[in-house]
Amino acid sequence: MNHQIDAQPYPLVFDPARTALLIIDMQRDFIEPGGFGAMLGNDVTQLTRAIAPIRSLLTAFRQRGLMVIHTREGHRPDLSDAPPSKLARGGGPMRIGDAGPMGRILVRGEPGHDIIPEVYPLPGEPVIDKPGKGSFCQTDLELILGLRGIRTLIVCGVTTEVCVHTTVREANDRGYECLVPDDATASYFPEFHQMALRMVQAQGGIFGWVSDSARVLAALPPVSQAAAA
Ligand code: C5J
Repeated sequence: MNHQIDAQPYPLVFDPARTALLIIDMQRDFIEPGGFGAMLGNDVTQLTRAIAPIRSLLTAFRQRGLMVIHTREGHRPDLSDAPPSKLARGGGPMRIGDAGPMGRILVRGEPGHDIIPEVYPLPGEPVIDKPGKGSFCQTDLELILGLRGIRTLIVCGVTTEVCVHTTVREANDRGYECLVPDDATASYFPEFHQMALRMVQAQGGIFGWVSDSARVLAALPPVSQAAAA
């Protein structure tokens, strides 16, 4: 049954049973001091504003039995999946793979690579490990979405203009309808956040829709109705 989210540039019609909440890279490495984000010289406190709205969406999707998928950016311990260009960039004293306060930076299995406790995946919620910024590049995300018949993605997480934006662009080109809730995404650079969301909805929704977590929550079916569907 179709529902409608009040959004820009116009309302998004969606079927909850064919909709997934895609939570991008809510990892300690991006959000806490001592990780990849901080290593690049960023103010990591800029990202905390997205935690509570994501948590609200996560709770609502779980209560209704709707699909939730998490992603993590990171690399194999031998860094064989990390392009030299990515390893070389950043310019600071620490690089991907170096030992930091939360273990080796952006390496799978290290404490910093893990998802923050506030939005930690439950057993049964797919976690997509991706070597790049986009969630479709060299991952099995498309296979998982296809097997569940998912057509609409509510994309939240960090950072707005990097991994969220890249994922929305990839998904849009594959025919998925993407909505980004403004308050459930964040950037180290507030101006990039604003511009990234303007880009998504510009030109009649060239990449998708923009709304906020309250409007998404208001459009979900009641818990009892969703459970019965
Ligand atoms: C970045 C991300 N910013 N998850 N990754 O390098 O946005």
